[in-house]
Amino acid sequence: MRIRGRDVLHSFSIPEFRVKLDAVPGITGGMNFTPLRPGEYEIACAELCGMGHYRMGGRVFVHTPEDFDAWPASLKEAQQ
Ligand SMILES: [Cu+2]
Repeated sequence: MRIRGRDVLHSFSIPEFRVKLDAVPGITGGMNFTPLRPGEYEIACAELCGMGHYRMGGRVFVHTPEDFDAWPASLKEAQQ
């Protein structure tokens, strides 16, 4: 994963993976990690970065290789 800040200091964090990387304006940082279990995990900003800090977040979805391989077919079915 590559992380770069565009405004102020942030910190990309997936607590359940025990990974965190500062997003520094002007510098591209990187980290590697391998999720071991399928599931849905929280992404959070771990640096108090401003008024929108509480809204900074997301989800990581980890799928099995079998589920990932079946994903394109499920998209085609959804379009029909
Ligand atoms: Cu923040």
